[in-house]
Amino acid sequence: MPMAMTLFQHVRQRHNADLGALITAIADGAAAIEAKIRTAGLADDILGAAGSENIQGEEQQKLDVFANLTLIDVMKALPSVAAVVSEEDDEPLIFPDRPNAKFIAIFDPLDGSSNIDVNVNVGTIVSIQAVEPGSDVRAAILQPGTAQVAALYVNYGPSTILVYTAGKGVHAFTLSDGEFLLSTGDMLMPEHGTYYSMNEGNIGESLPVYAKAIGRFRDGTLMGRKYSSRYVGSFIADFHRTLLKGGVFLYPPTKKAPNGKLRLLYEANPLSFIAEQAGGAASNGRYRILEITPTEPHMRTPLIIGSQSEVSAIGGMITITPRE
Ligand code: P6P
Repeated sequence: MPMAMTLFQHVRQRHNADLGALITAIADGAAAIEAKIRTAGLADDILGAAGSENIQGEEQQKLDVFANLTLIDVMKALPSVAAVVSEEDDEPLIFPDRPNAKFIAIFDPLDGSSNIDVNVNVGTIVSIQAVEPGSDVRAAILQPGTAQVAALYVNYGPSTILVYTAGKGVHAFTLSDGEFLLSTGDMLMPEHGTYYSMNEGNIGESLPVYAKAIGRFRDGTLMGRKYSSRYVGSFIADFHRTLLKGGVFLYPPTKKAPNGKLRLLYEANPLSFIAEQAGGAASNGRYRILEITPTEPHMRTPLIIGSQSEVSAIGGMITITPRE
């Protein structure tokens, strides 16, 4: 059986070799992260807390730190990368003396890492923005999601799957012997699904309008469809299921997270780009995620993401009830 197309071949063929080199370097970093995760319970004490906190005030897991350093190293090695922004670091890391660099990588190196110790899927999420050689890199970091050059995530699960878009469809690659090989090309999200995905423990914490919307899913009165609840608590796992099966994932504003919990630049934007390229939608309950202008690299946003049908149904319920 002929070997499936490699990730580099796919990106180079559909886009260009520079982007292919960047996405492949990230994939190589992900393969190193996967190898660590795979044996986390056995080797070199890699599980558990690192004894430090990130800018979010979240306790860093040892694998968070490993994943972060691994991805920074692979980007530093590429002259085409001007800077990186990581969930784990307060400030952007701008690489000096790179006048011809044209990409900025903005990433969450290991999302959902608190799930590692209970062997639940975790993920790497990367947004790639463009920067004009010689222009202001910091300004380029704060471009809206519509400006993204590419977006990808890696789902470390029973198999390790990398999903990317660069504006010409959504494509999935499965890790096999250290290489990501094309497994599903031109993915499309079902126009509607049968799952809604939300931490329902937050319902009492959230705005009443969300309780009303979730009530419609629970009692089957939303478009007359019967829904099931699915919530892993790892964004990558919940999103990947939504991409394949349809439905909706939402993380609304709560008392604890009045602007939502998920970060715009390296969680909502990349997955919203992928969702839209697969025919889905993503909003903050009022506006299209990709059109939000960031104010700072770690800003958070409420998020409703998934099939057109469910996202617009919830969005309609929420925007009808102004939240001022
Ligand atoms: P909660 C993981 O910590 C994460 O950032 C996302 O991966 C996930 O969707 C969310 O938080 C879960 O948050 O409040 O439901 O535990």
